[in-house]
Amino acid sequence: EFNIVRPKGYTVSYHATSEMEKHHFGQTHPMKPWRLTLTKSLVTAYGMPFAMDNYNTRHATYEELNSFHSSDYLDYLATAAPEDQPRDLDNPDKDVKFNLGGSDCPLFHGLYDYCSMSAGTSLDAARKICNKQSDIAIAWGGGLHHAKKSEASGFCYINDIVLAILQLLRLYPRVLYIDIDVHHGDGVEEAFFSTDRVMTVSFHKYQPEVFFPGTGGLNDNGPKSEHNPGAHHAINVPLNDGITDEQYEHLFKSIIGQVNTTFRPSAIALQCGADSLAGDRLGRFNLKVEGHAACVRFCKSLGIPMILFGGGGYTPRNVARAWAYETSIAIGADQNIPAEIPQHAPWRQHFVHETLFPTLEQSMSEPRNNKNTEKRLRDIVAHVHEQLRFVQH
Ligand code: ZL4
Ligand code: CA
Ligand code: ZN
Repeated sequence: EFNIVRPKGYTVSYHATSEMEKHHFGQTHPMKPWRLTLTKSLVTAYGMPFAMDNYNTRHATYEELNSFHSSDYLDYLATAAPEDQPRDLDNPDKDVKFNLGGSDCPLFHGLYDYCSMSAGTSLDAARKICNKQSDIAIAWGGGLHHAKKSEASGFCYINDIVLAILQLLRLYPRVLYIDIDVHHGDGVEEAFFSTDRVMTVSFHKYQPEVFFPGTGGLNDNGPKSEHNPGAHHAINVPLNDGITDEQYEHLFKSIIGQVNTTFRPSAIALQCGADSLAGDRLGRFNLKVEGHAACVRFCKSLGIPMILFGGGGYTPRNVARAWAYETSIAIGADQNIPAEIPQHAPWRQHFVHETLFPTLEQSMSEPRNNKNTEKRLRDIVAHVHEQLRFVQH
């Protein structure tokens, strides 16, 4: 029996709403909000809610969304209907306002509700951290890192992470943003390009022209204009196909360890996009649940208040495994969680191999070739080390 107890000395809060999970981007669209239902059912089957404060989240208000997004964008988002979808099938991404209505960011029924719930989840998480009512706040429904001030991008309409970090900045002098989604966290990076109070670090697959969004090269460290305090406060870790747990963990610990000692963050915002796992429909890496989760464990070990956001993740059973296991790390139950998926878990049939920790071979028919050389990874660590010499706090 997995005996779940409340962690001693600290509090974890879990922020979600089943309302969000009912929305559909369209039949074959990769983003499937029901992966959140699958995650919650696994978390519940393991009994984890007993060890956390559980909050049903509300919708973020227009004013809250407006703290980052422009009014003209929000007004269109609130009124645009699926019928406004461009009908030109030869060129589906033509003529779209604010990048809304194309195939990546379709207009679907209940879109504004979906967006304001995702943002509400992350804002509630941030408030619990600010009130010191939580030490770790979990918002798997957030993490939509591509959304811009006046533009939807890459399945993201409202940048809940930016909104949450703006909340944290009311209380905390410095916030460290870390992004382990397989895509570059461009929207968050851009939003804080000109401040030295937020440092952003994204690990991602980088191959401009071929892989979305095409930004986030090693030398992109924030505009280096003369009086920009934000210069050197964006760190990018561009990676190739097939990176392994061992390489990723080593890279993550050496980079985040260094960033922690130089930047000395007072709060951490960790985007846990699960599309960096092996076997993801859109991803390219060879990470197992263990390797992905090691990043969460390392951040927790720093002992700094933290928000865990969701993000990408397009093979729902893998998303649910990773986020459920990472929830167990947050509450300190990871050492004794059984790998066997509980018999009574709803949706158990989704977890083909019936364990939390599928092997690489179980995750994908043929693991990808690893195109990351040890030399390249050493060069990346050296470059980051150089960047951090400009950072003084
Ligand atoms: C799909 O099957 O690279 C959308 C998107 C819809 C349904 C049927 C329409 C078929 C894959 C992706 C036409 C699809 C054409 N449907 C999509 C340059 C692109 C223009 C759009 O994890 N086409 C754009 C965005 C990325 C592009 C990734 C990751 C988000 C996050 C945080 C966003 N966009 C080329 C693609 C499908 C679709 C199948 C798709 N879109 C895969 N990669 C993209 O970082 C949440
Ligand atoms: Ca990333
Ligand atoms: Zn992604």
